[in-house]
Amino acid sequence: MARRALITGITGQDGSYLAEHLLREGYEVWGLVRGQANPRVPRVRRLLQDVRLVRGDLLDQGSLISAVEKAQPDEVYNLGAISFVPMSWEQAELTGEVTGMGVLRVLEAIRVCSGITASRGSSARQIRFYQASSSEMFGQVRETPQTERTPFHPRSPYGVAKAYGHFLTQNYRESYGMFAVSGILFNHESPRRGAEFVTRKVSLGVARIKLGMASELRLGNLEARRDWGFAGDFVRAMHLMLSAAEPEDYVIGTGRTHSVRELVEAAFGAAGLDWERHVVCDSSLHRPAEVDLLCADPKKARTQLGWEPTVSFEDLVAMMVEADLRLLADGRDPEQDNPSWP
Ligand code: NAP
Ligand code: G4F
Repeated sequence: MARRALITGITGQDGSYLAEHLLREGYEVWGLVRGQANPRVPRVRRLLQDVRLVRGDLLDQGSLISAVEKAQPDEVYNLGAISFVPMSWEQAELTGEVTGMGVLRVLEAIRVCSGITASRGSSARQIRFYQASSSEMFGQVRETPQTERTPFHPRSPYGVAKAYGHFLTQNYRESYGMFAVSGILFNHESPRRGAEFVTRKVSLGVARIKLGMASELRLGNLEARRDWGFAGDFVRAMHLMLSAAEPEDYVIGTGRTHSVRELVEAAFGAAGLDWERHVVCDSSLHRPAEVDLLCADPKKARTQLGWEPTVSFEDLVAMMVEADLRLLADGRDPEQDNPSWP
């Protein structure tokens, strides 16, 4: 029998790459989708035809229990979240509910469907659980590079909500003996990245300027540094974590850090453009509290899981710029369509 995986956040960047990876590994893949007429669902149905969809919402406990009952998964990957950091200041309560309390609701759905109680631990056939934790939890970092033991100091309501989900996952592992793990993932990008995140905003901006559709690109803090990797590499790590002998948390990143300014230089350079002629610094795009520097130490994942990233920062940036040049040259809509979807 094929192993079954249930993915929340199937309509997002990571959901798409993870579904493809698990399908290649022979899994039966189920995806949780929300809303009465979610505009991203037709795209998932068209492009991930072998994925079975089940309705549910991270805000609705009953829907998650029903989804787990219906899919009967061996593995649950909780990727669903409000994931755009600036939005978490504008809608802090909603972010807490979806990104934080949503983790509790998924864990409870697994616990209830597995018949686990405080006095009766997990059964022989365990549902394994992956939580999408974030390097945003490190926030104002206490040390560099960041490891699994680096303390958290989140700087946004999003980071705080992720820290709650992270500790709760650890707690369900310790309280109920569940195979529940967190991947502390550093920024990972791709041509499927949402247009609101800085890498895609830059690759789309470069493509628009190159094609004569725009002349400037407005950005916020150019000095922030991130450890940027390729999303296709990072979803392999999620699967490796749930395939390990023991449930443990891992830091996943490349170990290299670059500033937004370096990102901009690389992206404009990939299109043969001079960034200083086009980029406008806009202080209204600065955040109330910034995460200045993130850099992973992925040694544990390398030694225990055999995980390595395969795409360099330079190749990632070039890949995204080339994909957006093709997308816009074909007259397609970046919000609706994507050149690298299968
Ligand atoms: P993404 O593209 O923003 O996708 C987020 C997903 O969450 C979407 O499928 C969205 O579905 C779903 N969602 C939002 N609210 C929901 C709700 N109430 N109920 C059910 N689903 C809901 O994010 P991503 O980049 O793929 O990231 C995946 C996960 O990893 C997220 O949890 C993110 O916080 C975390 N993470 C990401 C990174 C990164 O660099 N990408 C790094 C560390 C951690 P709709 O289509 O219905 O809106
Ligand atoms: O691309 P970003 O919006 O990503 P951020 O805030 O690092 O969050 C992403 O990575 C986290 C992992 O560390 C995830 F958990 C989270 O879900 C998300 O995927 O911003 C990156 C940096 C920030 O320092 C920001 O201030 O880019 C800076 N920046 C400068 N100008 C900008 C802009 N960011 C955006 N989105 N837009 C700008 O115009």
